[in-house]
Amino acid sequence: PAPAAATRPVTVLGLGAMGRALAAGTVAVGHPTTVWNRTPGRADVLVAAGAREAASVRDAVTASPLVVAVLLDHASVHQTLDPVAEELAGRTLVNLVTTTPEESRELAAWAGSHGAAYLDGGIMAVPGMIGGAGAEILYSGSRAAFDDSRPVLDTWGASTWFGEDPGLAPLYDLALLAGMYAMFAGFFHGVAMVGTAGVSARDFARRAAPWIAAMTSELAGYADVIDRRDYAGPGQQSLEFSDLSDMVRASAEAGLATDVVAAVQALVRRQIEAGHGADGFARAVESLRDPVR
Ligand code: FVH
Repeated sequence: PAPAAATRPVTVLGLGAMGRALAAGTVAVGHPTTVWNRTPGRADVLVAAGAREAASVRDAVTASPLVVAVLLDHASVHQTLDPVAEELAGRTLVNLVTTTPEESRELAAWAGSHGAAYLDGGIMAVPGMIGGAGAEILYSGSRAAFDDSRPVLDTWGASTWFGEDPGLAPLYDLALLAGMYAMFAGFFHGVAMVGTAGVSARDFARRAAPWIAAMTSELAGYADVIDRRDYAGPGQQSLEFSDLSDMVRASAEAGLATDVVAAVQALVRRQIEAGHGADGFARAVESLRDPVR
């Protein structure tokens, strides 16, 4: 008989910061957890908590019907699993390694060619969030594998499935991270600007956090305009108005690097030069869709 929902054997390959957090999560709720790491000595705390450390990758893979890869990158997944690929037959491989959509599709095809079901996951959390209310993991790939694996997947956070295309989860993951990194880079630029007046980053953060949070309310409006490609509609702040030249000039005058703000300005200016200066700021997305090659 199939194990009860609360006790699903799972193998975690890779005990870096994230792998350890995920394995600790499954151990904590009672899933029989087998762990493996390339470099020995990283499993001691997990073993003390109830995990079993596999002696080899083959031992780890054959220990559970559900095998979760939490390695460094796409190459390390192949380096780890290629030598034991035949052992994947009949199992589910969940790849939580950050990969590009194309890399995920390649891994899915490779796993399928060895008889394994494949799920790709994008972890929207840092290790300390795993198992907590704010953690979410985005999945795509086999719906059947997703449904069957939920008792384990749900111990780590909210689990959302995006579709059968294994590239969808990494696409969303990297798109969300793009927004995050660009936001942080903008904050860093602001820190550098006010720093020229002796303002600490801490003081600036207190002001920037509510401002950035308030501005997120604009996203839905921009999205509506972009989806309709209605950049000339009423109530939009024009590209000419949003040319960022004051910001770039002020930064240069203060002796700062202008990389961050000049990059945004370049998107805006390409649209102005193409004759769309009176259109709304959201039209800058078209500069991204049609890059200069
Ligand atoms: N940590 C985070 O906040 C982020 C959250 C979002 C998702 N990422 C991705 O998760 C993958 C693992 O991240 P990590 O934080 O656990 O990474 P590390 O602590 O650096 O551990 C890396 C593990 O990978 C093993 N490893 C590296 N190369 C190989 C290889 N060629 N063959 C086998 N294993 C390999 C490494 O083993 P070792 O160095 O101890 O022997 C670690 O176990 C990652 O894709 C993030 O982008 C985390």
